[in-house]
Amino acid sequence: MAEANSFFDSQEVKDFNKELERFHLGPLWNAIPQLMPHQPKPQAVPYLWKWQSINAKLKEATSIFTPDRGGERRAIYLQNPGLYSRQPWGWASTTQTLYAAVQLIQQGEIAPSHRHTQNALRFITHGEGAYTIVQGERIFMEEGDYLITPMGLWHGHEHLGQEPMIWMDCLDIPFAYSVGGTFFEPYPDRIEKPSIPDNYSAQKYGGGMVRPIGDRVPSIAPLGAYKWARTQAALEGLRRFDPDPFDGYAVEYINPSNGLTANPNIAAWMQLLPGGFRSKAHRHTSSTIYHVFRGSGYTIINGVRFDWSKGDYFVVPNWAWHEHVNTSSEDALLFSTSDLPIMEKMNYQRQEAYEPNNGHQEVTGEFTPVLP
Ligand code: 1HN
Repeated sequence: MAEANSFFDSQEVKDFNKELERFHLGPLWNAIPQLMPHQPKPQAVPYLWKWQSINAKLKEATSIFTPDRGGERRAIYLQNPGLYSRQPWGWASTTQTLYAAVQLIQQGEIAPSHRHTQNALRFITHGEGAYTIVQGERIFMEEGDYLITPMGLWHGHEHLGQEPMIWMDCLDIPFAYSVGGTFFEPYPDRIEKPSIPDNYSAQKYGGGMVRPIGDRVPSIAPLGAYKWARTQAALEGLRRFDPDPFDGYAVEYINPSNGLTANPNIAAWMQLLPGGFRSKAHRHTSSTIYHVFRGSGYTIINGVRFDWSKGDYFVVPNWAWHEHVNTSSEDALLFSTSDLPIMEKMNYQRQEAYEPNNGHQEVTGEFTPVLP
């Protein structure tokens, strides 16, 4: 390699590379190691946001932002410290493909209807009494519910209850942005008016794994809300059997008219780790954003221990080794979103089990979260 180095270091080559720049041309011989590393080199880093911090800032935001002042949604997004340099205006997304935020809506507030090409989803973490209106259907939201608004569907929210409601939003904003597919359109009136009965789709699919015969022809969002009671029942059924060695007992939200992931580009899972459960480590090219719905424990990501408890959010970037541990005797429940459908469609999905030490990483450090 000495020869190769002297090639790169030679004045002749350096001068030539510099000269190319003037013409907006680039020398491949310089770029190939960065362009094509032997395996993925994620720019996103493993990170964790404590609920205590997010909640404190959301509460402060209630006086800073109101819908009449800001017009839009009171959402605070999770910025991955590794990704600031990717966006020209200094914004960082949560992973290279996904954006996640935590949104708070107060009594009487309206988040105006709009539609966009980005696929969106919500996971309800606190409160009740708000509805989201998707394509004329008012869907009332409760803790543990999972809701989807795939690309192109009108959606807005209004809070008719008393206590603030809080949920997680996740959209494929960075992915849409990077491929040049971003379109956004505000609704002509402030919020769409109902045109079909409230909670229509959840009633239509009240039977679970049977579908109305009219839905044999797949549609993009036949079911708008996945109620918590159903997800919980599915996990209770699964837990009588052996857990997945990497993910415990996990279910994926699917589109009941075609069996595919509920949202076209974003997979969402709910996973149950029983008390004391310890998974084995693996890594994959899809990246994941976790929300700790219940319980406490830690996840080791690339050798660093990330302690989590109820309400926290954390990121496992692509190709990072990770394993989960439930340190308590109670169940832990992790809701997660990932770009698995994108990676699968593009044929980039790879996964690898961690072989050394019976599948467990050595802990080389501990993450220190930022607290208020
Ligand atoms: C959006 O439509 C919502 O509907 C939340 O609540 C966050 C972030 C960027 C663009 C659209 C929502 C969003 C968003």
